[in-house]
Amino acid sequence: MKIEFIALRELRMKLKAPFETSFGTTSERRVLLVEVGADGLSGWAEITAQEEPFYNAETTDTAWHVFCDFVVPMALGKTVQHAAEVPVLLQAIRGNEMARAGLENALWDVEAQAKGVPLSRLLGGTLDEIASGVSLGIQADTGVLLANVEKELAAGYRRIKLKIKPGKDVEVIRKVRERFPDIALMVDANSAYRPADAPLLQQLDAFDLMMIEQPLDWDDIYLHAKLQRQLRTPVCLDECIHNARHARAAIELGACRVINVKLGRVGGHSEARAVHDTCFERDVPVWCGGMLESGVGRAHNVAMSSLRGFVLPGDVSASQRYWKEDIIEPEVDVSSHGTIRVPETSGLGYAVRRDRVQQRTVRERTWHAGAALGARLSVRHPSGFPLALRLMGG
Ligand code: OSB
Ligand code: MG
Repeated sequence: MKIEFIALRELRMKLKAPFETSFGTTSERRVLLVEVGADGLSGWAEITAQEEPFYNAETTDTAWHVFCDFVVPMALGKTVQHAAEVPVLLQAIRGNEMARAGLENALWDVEAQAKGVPLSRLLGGTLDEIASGVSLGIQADTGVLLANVEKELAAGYRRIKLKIKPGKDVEVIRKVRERFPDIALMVDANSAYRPADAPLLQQLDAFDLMMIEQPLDWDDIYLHAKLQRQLRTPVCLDECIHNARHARAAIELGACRVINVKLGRVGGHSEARAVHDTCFERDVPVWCGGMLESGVGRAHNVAMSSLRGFVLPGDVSASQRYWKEDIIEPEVDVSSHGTIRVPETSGLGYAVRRDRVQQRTVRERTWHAGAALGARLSVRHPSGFPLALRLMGG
């Protein structure tokens, strides 16, 4: 596959409802889409950076910069046999996993199309359907939260994850557990607690939670190992795990008993699969996390979730929970028993609606292999005003 062209677009997409975590509230997403052209085919992926550096160090704007100024020059015009070779092309780049994942994942879509197989199968996935759970944001009013839980259970979702933060934890979870004694329930703290909060977190042991996700610092595996020894509830790591080495360290140190795999956070499908394999070999269950993705990122999550170690319901839920209108067709749909069918058609298995992408695009850049210095750059102003600029220099 010769990488003939790369396009990067930023879209604005308004969420149906604001989503609150311990680090902030999101109402409108700035979605970055990567399109890669090779062998006469085009593949798509999403860069899952958030708007602010509050989940990880990347943001929409840092990812735009790293992608344009480093990822593209390292990859454009290069030939690879497999998408799994992309990390080699990009190995000089430290961190910036989400920006790197955008290119690799788009090429996985191309490779699956070229081979005429579903992306899930190219990745080695064997599951025909995946179990779906939901992640529910913090609510000022616990009555509203209870109603949200009720609604998602009625829709068929297999497990409920509740965001927590100091002051919105033990008493909230107590009420939810009292009302729903038997459901698969877990919490996600997004690093909102300190080691000194261990006694408070121990109170959550009373609620038979499946796990507590990322209670402590985003970059500290050691402290989670100390905390896990003090809790009956399994710790699940999200923010801490950026690659398979981290996964192995966390498991061997006893820092967690579950791992949340996110494609962007670990740098793409190859590393996600390596994290999965590391966990699978050690009997550690994994599940697929979410980053409030558009359908493009969601479709990649569905494919990855078909690997056999994804034994727990993930945060991959229906397009309709997030968007009035998604940018893929069909939209990601969840059955009444809380499952998503893994597509059987080649590539991503969902078509990108170019018309909807175009409507929502606020800026875009395209690069063609072999184009002379001063490649054309097209920019669309948020007002919708099309501008054509001539980019000078590299
Ligand atoms: O920690 O899993 C997280 C959203 C944004 C950033 C981090 C997280 C989340 C979610 C939502 O929990 C998952 C989703 O429904 O996409
Ligand atoms: Mg999380």
